[in-house]
Amino acid sequence: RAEADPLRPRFHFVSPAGWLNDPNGVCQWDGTYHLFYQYNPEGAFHHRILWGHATSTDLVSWTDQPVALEPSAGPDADGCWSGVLVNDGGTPTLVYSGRLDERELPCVAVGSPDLSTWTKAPENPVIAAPPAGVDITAYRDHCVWREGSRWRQLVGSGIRGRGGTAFLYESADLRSWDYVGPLFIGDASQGSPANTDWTGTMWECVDLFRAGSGSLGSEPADGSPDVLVFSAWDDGRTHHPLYWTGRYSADAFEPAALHRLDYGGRYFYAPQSFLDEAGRRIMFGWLQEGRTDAAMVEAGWSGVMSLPRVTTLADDGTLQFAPVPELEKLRGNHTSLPGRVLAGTLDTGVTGNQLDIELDLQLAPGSVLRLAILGSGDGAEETRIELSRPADGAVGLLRLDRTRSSLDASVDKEDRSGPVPMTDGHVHLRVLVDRSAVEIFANGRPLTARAYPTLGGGHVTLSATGSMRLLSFDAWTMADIGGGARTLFP
Ligand code: DQQ
Repeated sequence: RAEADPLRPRFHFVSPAGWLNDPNGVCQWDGTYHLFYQYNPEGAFHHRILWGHATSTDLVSWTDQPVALEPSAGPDADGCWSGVLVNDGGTPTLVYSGRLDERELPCVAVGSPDLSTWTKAPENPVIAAPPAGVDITAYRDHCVWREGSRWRQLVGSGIRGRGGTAFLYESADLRSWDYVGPLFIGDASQGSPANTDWTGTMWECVDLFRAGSGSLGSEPADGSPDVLVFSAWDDGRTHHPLYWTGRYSADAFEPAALHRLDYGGRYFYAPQSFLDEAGRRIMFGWLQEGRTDAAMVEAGWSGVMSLPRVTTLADDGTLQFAPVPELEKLRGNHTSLPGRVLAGTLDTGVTGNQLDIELDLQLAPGSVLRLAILGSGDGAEETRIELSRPADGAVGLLRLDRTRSSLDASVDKEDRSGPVPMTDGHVHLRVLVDRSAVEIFANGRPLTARAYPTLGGGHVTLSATGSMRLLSFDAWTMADIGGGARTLFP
């Protein structure tokens, strides 16, 4: 049933069936990339979560592996929630949140050399309770790294009446942990749930890393910042990924600036990153659905894994993102348009619902470019990507207008937008369209979302308001990744 759904992506990773959410334990181990994920094979809803597992040699096509972790009698009897993979002196080791009776505690599992079978540690849960005397909102998800001769761990949380936080721990063996203290406490009284950069009452899936050179805890020769990524959460009101740049040292994080990680908000949620063997920081995130719970169950599947993104430091000290170049091997039929002054509307001649579109343009002050994708051709349906340059100032705006993205009245069509720094109006725009998944990168700023066209159209048009120059335009159809034997499909 799920495979018959025309809105199910074909070159993004999706679970064989049922429900997928957060990326977990992302790594490259002995050359092979591993992607674990929050998984419910029983149906397209979040319940009794397992760890699904897939492997890849190129970050493009994925082979399903047997389920890695499953709830069992004990501290994870109700679910194996999010966590990470670390290399414990050659032994692959998972640190994850075991769920029992509506609360989560840190658990450990040790893997076979091929990372396919996992044995839970007899010491589970390895931390018996959250810090005493603190009124917490939640306590789960892990970031674990080696610092000198010790392990350090962050557990995401929040302090009632104050804001989100992450508790820092230390260990010699990943089994016995000493509490150090809160790494940093957010201030939930700043802003409100309506703000796209509100830091929430709980931080899910914290991910702390050094951007640039050096490793956590060392003094960076070149001033490279540390980055604390978290998914700001507040029961039913807030779900979006943010990051602080700053400095982690002496058991604390000194924040410098707060940034939105992806302008799609909950459509790129719970990201997790790792350093691959080539030294690239690669990030995955969960593309949530924008359709109703009932529509997901009906479709038989829910949740898309983002394309892997290379994460680098921009000149202005913020993060910038690009899909891994390996994805270019999926490119098929190519359309290229010569540079020109753009005025009015231009039918690019490109059609398809699996596309990679790349263009460079120079916007004059006060101009707006509209790139319409997934269009029915008659105007009934199209998903609009807008780039505008203000009449003054160097920061433009990227906006996704989904008002006409679907004739289905039940799907989410809310606007998404965010700032895009540009020099002299120059913008490099990359758009990956995969049926219902859309990943946009404008000068390295991502906006990820979902769209649910009903008419099956794939027209791509450009239109200009004000004056602008199209410097290059290339589009390719994108092949299916196949995804290996979907043996777990019911
Ligand atoms: N999803 C997991 C949690 C995490 C949340 C449960 C984020 O561990 O906090 O499936 O989407």
